[in-house]
Amino acid sequence: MKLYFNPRSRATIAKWLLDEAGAKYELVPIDLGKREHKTPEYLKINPAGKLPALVDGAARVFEGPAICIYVADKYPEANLAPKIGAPERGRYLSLLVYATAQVEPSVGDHLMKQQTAPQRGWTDYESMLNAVESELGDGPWLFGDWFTAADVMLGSMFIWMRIQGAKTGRATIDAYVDRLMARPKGLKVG
Ligand SMILES: N[C@@H](CCC(=O)N[C@@H](CS)C(=O)NCC(=O)O)C(=O)O
Repeated sequence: MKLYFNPRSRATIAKWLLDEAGAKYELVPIDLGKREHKTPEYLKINPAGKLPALVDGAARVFEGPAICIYVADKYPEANLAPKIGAPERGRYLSLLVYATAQVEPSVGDHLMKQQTAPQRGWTDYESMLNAVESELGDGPWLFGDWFTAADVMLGSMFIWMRIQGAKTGRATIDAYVDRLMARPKGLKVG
């Protein structure tokens, strides 16, 4: 497997999951300054011209949540995903997609001090925090004692916020982020 990678990009999230899964993979460095992510070759892998992208034999996968789902399913022994048909599977997929569909843009609105227009498809920042708090419950992870790829994807949204110097001010979420950042294989930004 090849992960198209830059240490200062969202590809660090995919790398974290590959490491948690114990996967064997190769990093293909992409220089964003040289616009290597906009070359015709790279656009054949990810037509959006963005990182991350993963190539596994004939399979190509792009968008962070899709990569997380793909990798967690490929390494069942790492126990990072509920199996197809398991009752937890629906909530697991929902939380993974929710991370970039709603958490990420509402954090963006918050950090850029923009009002959230509901027509855009995501909720305002405080409503998003309420939802995450409710899903996290007593933790320590989104599925209680079971750490899954959903923690990697959704937690990364808050780790990015933390890296930019911002805490949520919600004790349960901030403690969750502390736990995620303390994981030995956790997200490392270059
Ligand atoms: N929704 C995408 C976002 C990907 C994304 O925006 N990647 C950034 C790096 S963090 C990128 O490639 N930016 C370069 C560009 O858009 O030119 C995902 O989750 O994979």
